[in-house]
Amino acid sequence: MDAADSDNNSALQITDPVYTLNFLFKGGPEIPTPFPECGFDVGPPDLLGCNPCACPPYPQGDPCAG
Ligand SMILES: [Ca+2]
Ligand SMILES: [Ca+2]
Repeated sequence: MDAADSDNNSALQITDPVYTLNFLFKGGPEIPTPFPECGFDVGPPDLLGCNPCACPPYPQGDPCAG
């Protein structure tokens, strides 16, 4: 869910695909970090979840091991 939140406003809305398309095809503002890499949201905490197993390598250890 967090990965789809392109404008990082903690909500999934029609503005997210519009933001992505604006970036990709119209030179709009860049998608917030960790884009373009795989990783975790470094911004303020939000209510959208992210699968911690979806993005190796894991600098703090594999959250999906064991
Ligand atoms: Ca959003
Ligand atoms: Ca976010």
